[in-house]
Amino acid sequence: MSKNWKDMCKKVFQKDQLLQREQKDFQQTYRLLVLGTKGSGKTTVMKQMRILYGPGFTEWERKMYIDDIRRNLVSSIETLLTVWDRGLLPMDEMRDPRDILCRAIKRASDPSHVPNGKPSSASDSDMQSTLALPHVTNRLELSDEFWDAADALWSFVSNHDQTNIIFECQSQECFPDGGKWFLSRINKIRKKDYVPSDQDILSVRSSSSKSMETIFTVDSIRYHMFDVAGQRDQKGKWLQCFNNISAIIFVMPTSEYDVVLPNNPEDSNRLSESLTVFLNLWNSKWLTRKSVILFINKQDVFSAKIASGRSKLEDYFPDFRDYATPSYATSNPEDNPEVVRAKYFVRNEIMKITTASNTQHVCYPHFTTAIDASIRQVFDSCREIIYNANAQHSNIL
Ligand SMILES: Nc1nc2c(ncn2[C@@H]2O[C@H](COP(=O)(O)OP(=O)(O)OP(=O)(O)O)[C@@H](O)[C@H]2O)c(=O)[nH]1
Ligand SMILES: [Mg+2]
Repeated sequence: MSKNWKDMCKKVFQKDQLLQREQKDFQQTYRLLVLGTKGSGKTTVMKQMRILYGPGFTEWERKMYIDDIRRNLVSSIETLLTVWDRGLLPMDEMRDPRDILCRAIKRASDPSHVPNGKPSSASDSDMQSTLALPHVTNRLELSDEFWDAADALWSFVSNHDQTNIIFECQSQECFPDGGKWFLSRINKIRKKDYVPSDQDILSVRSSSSKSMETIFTVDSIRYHMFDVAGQRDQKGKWLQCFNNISAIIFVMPTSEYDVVLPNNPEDSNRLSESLTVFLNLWNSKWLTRKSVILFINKQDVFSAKIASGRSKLEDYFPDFRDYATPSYATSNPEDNPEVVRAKYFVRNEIMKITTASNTQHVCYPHFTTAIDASIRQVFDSCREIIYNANAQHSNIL
């Protein structure tokens, strides 16, 4: 055999081995597509996976979140002031800080106000595709005067009717979910050497504009989780992803049953919007064989809202009035019975969708709080489902 021929055989053999390895890797990787409406918690779920099972975030990556955290804080203060204007708190004492904050907010929301002339952009690099980092950020610089006024405002609210005010804010669309958390951390966030904690990163709200993925390994099994958020308007594109995925994780923002959508006549609130999206997805011809793991998310805020009795679920979902907690409901002795009834009502609304149609796929509902590490137990209990779904998928192929 000539040397050339031998070399060629060797190369073909090596290439073949590489292909086999890649195919094996592909088969041994569970691909999970994370879907859900805007703000439901998809990115948060992916960040948690990175923290719980992956390498976490480096200091440099953490700092990339500072601008978004500060913007969340500014939005929270803005909502707080709007709610305050409705007369929930005495205004006189706080007139000066209020004026300072109003001026600063106006400046921060002015698009022409980009200090240093150049926007710093996390999306200049490829990071977002792998790390779920925030998108473009214009550097936001806030004066000491702003920080002092913000601190004075929050101290004042904390000493008055904080719970009521925050509840009022939480039903406003522009109040970030992490608003209360960031308000309570004003004195940390204002520091020059501030490095966001895991909880800060999980709590920040920044709408994803690009597809994101995260890869992690649990017990020698590789999971490849991705969110096609950036292509949400190009349904044709992301529907193609269904072919190769093991299962879908659908995230539902349960606590937003009282967040009213301004320009949507069909779906009056964010939870019913999510139920409609889920209904369409469930009945999509692309999905007929895919298992869906449903994260009935934001349970922490949902429970607090229901328990407070301030925002009644029946005002948005009238069927809740006559709903009785089912006998299979599981709860802890310390759980509020009304919260348990409400949780299972929402779960039932979802299950009604899945049982109404004659499809071959299965839905696995789980109550989740994506900002909480307890989601680890949920994901661990889903691993068998994912394994079975993947095996079924491979057999079909
Ligand atoms: N309190 C609470 N906040 C949550 C929970 N899950 C997500 N959030 C918050 O909800 C906000 C939106 O979450 P994201 O993960 O950015 O939502 P998303 O689905 O990726 O949104 P888009 O990228 O706009 O599609 C963030 O501020 C999160 O911290 C939860 O279970 N509890
Ligand atoms: Mg996102």
